[in-house]
Amino acid sequence: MERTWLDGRIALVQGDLTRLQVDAIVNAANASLLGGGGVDGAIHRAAGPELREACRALGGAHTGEAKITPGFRLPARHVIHAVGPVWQGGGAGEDAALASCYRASMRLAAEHGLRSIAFPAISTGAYGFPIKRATPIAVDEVRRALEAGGPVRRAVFCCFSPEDAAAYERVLAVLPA
Ligand code: AR6
Repeated sequence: MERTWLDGRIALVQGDLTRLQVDAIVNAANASLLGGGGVDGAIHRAAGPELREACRALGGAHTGEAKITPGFRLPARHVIHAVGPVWQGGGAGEDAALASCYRASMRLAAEHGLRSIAFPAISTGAYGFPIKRATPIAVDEVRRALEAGGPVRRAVFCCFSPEDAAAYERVLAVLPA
């Protein structure tokens, strides 16, 4: 299933991020950048041990930051590792930190001349950020970056569950097809 908005520049798919053929997939990483569970674990398993070696050289990242590596055995050419905020009730700067993840990822993609990028629902799994609060932040930041111009032509939101995809659809519905 894939639905698109903004002339095909934003797409919504339900499925496994590690299978997508895009210039970069974004990883919902932790500050160590050395792997973990959830989508992070799936990406490291699919990319192979070279990814962990490349990540080790990055020296970690702060919440809201993003760093880039090759994709190794993934169909995606690169992985952008973004560190989302841990949900602490909403009053600890979580919204701004989540927005920063999307903005930093789009900026890195542009700096590397990438044309397509795919995001998971950063922070909404193990880190506990409510999906309904996360989706408008994700969509706003990505739409703003796409509309600012530059090399990135297409952004994909990739959800594991139909419920998460429905949350994105409700937010995306206000955009022109
Ligand atoms: N494709 C697409 N989405 C996925 C996949 C996949 N293969 N696997 C899981 N998701 P999470 P977080 C969804 O927990 O909340 C890790 O241990 C999942 O259903 O992966 O940012 C890291 O190392 C959820 O909607 O990331 C960190 O320690 C979304 O991806 C911590 O978890 C994000 O869930 C980061 O937590």
